[in-house]
Amino acid sequence: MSDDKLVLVLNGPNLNRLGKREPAIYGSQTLADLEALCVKTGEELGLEVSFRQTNHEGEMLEWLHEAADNGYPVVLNSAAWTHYSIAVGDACAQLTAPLIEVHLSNVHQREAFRHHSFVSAHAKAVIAGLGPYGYVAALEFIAAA
Ligand code: CA2
Repeated sequence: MSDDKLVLVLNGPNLNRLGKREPAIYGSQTLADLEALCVKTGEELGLEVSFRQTNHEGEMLEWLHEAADNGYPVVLNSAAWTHYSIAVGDACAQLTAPLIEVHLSNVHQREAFRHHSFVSAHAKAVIAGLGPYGYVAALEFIAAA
């Protein structure tokens, strides 16, 4: 598949714990389940999905720079970095293709510190509270854009 169909689906810290803890908030699907869903959705939409997760902020920054340098769309769940990382926000500001911010939970129904995002100002859209379907909706938007 050509490079212009590549979408980076980037996940931040602790999301590798999905399905192992806190199912009432984050559901019972594992990160591998979420990856399979995104890859399958991408195939159906004619997109090549590169699904990644990291617990290291520098690695996330390098992935965002890769997207900025190559014009790749990004679906981003930057997890806790969303709420305090100016560096992640600054990297998002460099993106030129659509950026969709996704959260599994509805962060606005949770603690006040989750209500602010350093990503949202640079995102085309923000999806929160739809669980894994939020990633599907983000990919559908990118395919249609
Ligand atoms: O709702 C989301 O997707 C979040 O981005 C998840 C982050 C949280 O800091 C954001 O406020 C909202 C936390 C990811 C941690 O995921 C876990 C999953 C299972 C068990 C423990 C943590």
